[in-house]
Amino acid sequence: MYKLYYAPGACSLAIHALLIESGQPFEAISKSDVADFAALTPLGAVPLLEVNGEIIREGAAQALYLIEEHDIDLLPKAGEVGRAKALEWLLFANATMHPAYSKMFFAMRAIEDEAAKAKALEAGAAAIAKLWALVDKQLATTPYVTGDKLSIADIMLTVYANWGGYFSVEIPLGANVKRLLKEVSAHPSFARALAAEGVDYKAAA
Ligand SMILES: N[C@@H](CCC(=O)N[C@@H](CS)C(=O)NCC(=O)O)C(=O)O
Repeated sequence: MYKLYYAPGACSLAIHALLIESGQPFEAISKSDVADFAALTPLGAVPLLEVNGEIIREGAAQALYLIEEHDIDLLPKAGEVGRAKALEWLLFANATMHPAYSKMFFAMRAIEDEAAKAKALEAGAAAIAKLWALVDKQLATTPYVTGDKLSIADIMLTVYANWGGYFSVEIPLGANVKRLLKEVSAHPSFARALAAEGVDYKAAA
């Protein structure tokens, strides 16, 4: 049985939804319920996926593993048209959009001077807004970022969009992005993962 270590509403939510999609038995364990989480990972970060007793870090690796292992229809297969584009969007989400938000969380925690913090958050929000504008442009031409089908990239982006609520500055989201967030946050596996983690989804409003 898989074990997923998560924090409510964190990037681990995408893996939680994927595990539900897989139909496989799994245990979801909140990081806050683990006495010595650092013993599991020196980085202290979620998601952690335990596979046959082995800990796998990095959400993108976990997502690719689960999709391939359980033939989950959330990414074109190797050799299929659109695979490279879908991987591009998966990595855009995980390695570009997520770190942009991580910088905001870092600024919020690490900068004590209020004026300097506000400046850093505004710069961070402007950088993230540019990324969402790119997503919005894509979604003006296709229902999902990778084309006609829902993919793991849409799910990851939907998770990150909800983090905007943590900040005092607004991160504007376009109408096409809002449409996607509304649909994906109501998708059965995503909605079940949200409920299991006790998270309210507010970004689609
Ligand atoms: N590259 C990692 C990033 C993991 C990450 O930043 N996780 C955040 C939650 S979204 C976390 O646990 N942060 C708490 C910390 O780093 O202490 C991944 O995609 O798995």
